[in-house]
Formats: sequence, structure tokens, C-alpha cells
Amino acid sequence: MIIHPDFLWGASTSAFQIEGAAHLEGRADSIWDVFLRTPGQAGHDDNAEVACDHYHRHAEDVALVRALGLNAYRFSIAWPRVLPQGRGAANEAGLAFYDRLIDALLSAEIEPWLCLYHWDLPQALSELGGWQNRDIAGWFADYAALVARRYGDRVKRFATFNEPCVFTLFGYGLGWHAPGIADKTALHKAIHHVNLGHGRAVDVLRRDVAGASIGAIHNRQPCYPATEDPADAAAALRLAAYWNDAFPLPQAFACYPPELADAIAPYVLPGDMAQIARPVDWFGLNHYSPHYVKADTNLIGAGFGPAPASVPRSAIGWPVVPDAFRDTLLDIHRRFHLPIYVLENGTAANDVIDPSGHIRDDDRIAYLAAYTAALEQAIRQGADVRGYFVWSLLDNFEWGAGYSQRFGIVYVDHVSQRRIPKASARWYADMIAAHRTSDDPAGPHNRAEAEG
Ligand code: IFM
Repeated sequence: MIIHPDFLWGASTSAFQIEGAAHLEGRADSIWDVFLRTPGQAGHDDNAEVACDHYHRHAEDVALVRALGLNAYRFSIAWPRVLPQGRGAANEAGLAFYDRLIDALLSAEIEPWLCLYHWDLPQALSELGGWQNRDIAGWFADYAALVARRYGDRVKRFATFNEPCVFTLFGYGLGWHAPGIADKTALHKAIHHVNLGHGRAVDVLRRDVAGASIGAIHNRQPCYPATEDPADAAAALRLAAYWNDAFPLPQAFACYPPELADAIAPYVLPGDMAQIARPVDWFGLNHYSPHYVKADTNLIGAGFGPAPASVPRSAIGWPVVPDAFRDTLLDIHRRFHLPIYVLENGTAANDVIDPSGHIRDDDRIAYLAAYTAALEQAIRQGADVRGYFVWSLLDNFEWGAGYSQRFGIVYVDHVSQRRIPKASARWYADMIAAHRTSDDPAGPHNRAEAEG
């Protein structure tokens, strides 16, 4: 049996959501530390000072990844841990932490996937305007160079941004996430400067890392009108422009979606679009559920409506529609012509430890089984998918929802920090093992063999 050498089964995490050690060994505030200290901002009283204490427990966490049989692990670098002021002097203790993490992954034969930016902007840069300040494209490129030179001998997989549509729309447009700004000009500037930062960082990574494999990670979901009202249909198109197209289109085709082009044009200087549209090696997809969109009085004129009653929902109310995942994969394949890595997919569930000490998260298993079946359908129908990473390894800090939502396949007791693999972790490990030994020539692991 030949196992497809490139198909990756992994898990994803992010620095702010798991590391803790928020003010140890030189790390400075990120915008999220400050946002969470502002009363009422996050709608929750939790903070990420300790989170999953991964900073001190990374060896145990890497051992968990290995025990599950995963061959890839995505993490992010905390920019304010390695460059506390966002630029200027680097923090050696922070850099050394990621050396330890990367070395532990490599020793366990787990491929490290490094994401430069998963939302924790250094507060010092936010005070200079953050993503609204055009200079940030250069600050981000300098940060990318530091990371590339430090880890590029061992890490080859680099993502520039995780879900740029989410942190720009929620952070600068709707005010729900850090830095809590709700302003249309801020939103449009941020979108363009993130795109510029992406293109600048791609150049730096190509220059400084031999054999680099580079992409960006996009959250992409179908945007359906919540009702038959034409106003909802128009709102769905507007949300889709911000959510699905504001980053992949300029990065792949050097243009903004027509719905946004006029609003962003004032911030676009000659040469920008070519700088943004640098060739990348893969398309990173984060997918959870479709949006059901309704007209709204907010500054983009589109809000998140309820799914129709007939659509099944997860414990936190997110629609469960595996066919939308399959269709999204096929749509990306047709439009972008790049290998696809699914870098987040998963669900929150009402996880409790039963009297025997087990967590029987049947809802999560059902979700993962349905979504990985949809993934296989997409591959059978031609989508070039090369990897699947579950979100998330651990129950972690879920932004505005704090610790109230558990997305992990490993339960974390946030008081003792004890880790307990849930039933879904066993299910995921067994599913991966079964795929690796399957005779099915169209199974994702041996697709290349089937293609001859
Ligand atoms: O926890 C987040 C992650 O940081 C980004 N993608 C969605 C996840 C679940 O909400």
C-alpha cells in the first residue's frame, strides 16, 4: 500500500488562544490583552493571561499531537512575544520559546506550520494606528524577516495571515473584536494594508527561506440570504464581498471585488496591486458553516441572521451543513487553481467529564465524520485538497466568548491545566489510521496513486 506522501492530517492552534505567559519573559501587550481589560468590550470577563499554559506545557502538547498520529501542527507566533514593541529590538526569550516548540515538533516527526499573524497585534503598533497605518506593511515585512531568518532552517510552511476577513471586519468595522473600532474608513484602510503586508511578507519569505511553501489562510463560507426579501439578497452579496473576496481576490488576481473597489481605491497607490498579488503555493481554508445574511443598519449593511429552522445547528448555534464545505472546496479549486489545505474545521460542543472520567463528545464526532466525508467527496469530484487540520487541538480561549466555548478534541481543565483527550480525539486518530491503511484508491491519502 502506497500512502499519499503529501496528505496531511493535523491540528491547528493560535498563540493568543493557548500560550498564556502573557507578561512573562519579555512579552508585551497585544491589542487583545488591552481589549479584554476594557470593561464590557469582549462581553466576557475571561482573559488569556494563562490560557492553556502552553508556553510551559508545549512538550506535553506536542506529545499529544504525536500520540494521535498527526503529521502536521499549525501554530502562530505571538508578534508581541518576539518583538514586544512590534518593531525594533527582538526578545530573545520569546524567540527561544518557538525554537523549543519547533524542535519538539520535528523530533516527533510532525511538520510545523507557522502562521505569522493570528490577530494578536502588538499594542505599541496599534497606538500608531495599527492596520490603519500604511507603514504597517513594512513593519509586518520586517517581522516576517526576523521569523524567516530564525526558523527558516527548520520550518518551510508559512502562512502570512489567519482569517484576515474576520479580524478586519470584526476589529475595525463592527467593533466586536480588538481593537474595538467601528468605522468604515478604518475598515477599508485595514483591508488594503493587510493585503499589502501579505504581499511584502511573501517576498521576504521567498527571499529568506530556501524551499519555502507559502500561503494565506482564508475563512470562506457561502453567504445565503436569510429570507426571500431582496434586501437580504443584496446584503448577502455585500457580506460575501467583505468575507470571501476582499483578500483572496487581490492576492490572486490583483483586484478588489466590485462591491468594494470604489471604497478602497483612495488607499491604493501605484504598484500596490502588483505587490499584493505575489504567487503563493497553496490556498489555506478555514470553514465552519454558511452565513444566513439579513439586511442591517450596521456600517456594511449586512448582519448575521438565523439559519432556517430546518438547518441542524451545533451546541453554539452554528449551522451544520457539510455539503457547503464540499461545495466551498470545489469552488476554491475552480477559481484559484491552487492546492488547498483545510487549516481549520471543527465545532464547539457541550463537553462534560462523565463519572468515569471520559468526555463522550458524540456531537463533535458526528460533525467531524460528516465534514471529512464531504472533504472526500470534494476530492473525488476533483478538488486538489492536500491536508486537513482540525480546530482545535485544545479547548482554548475563544476570543469574545472566553472559555465558555470548547473547540478542542482534547479537554483542558482551565484550573488544573490537566489535558484529557476526548472521544473525538480517539475517533480522529482511528480515522487517520484507517485512511493510511485503506485499500480505497480514491481515499484522500492515496489520491496520487489513484491518479497514476
Ligand atoms: O477560535 C477561532 C480561531 O481563532 C479562528 N477561526 C475560528 C475559530 C473558532 O471560532
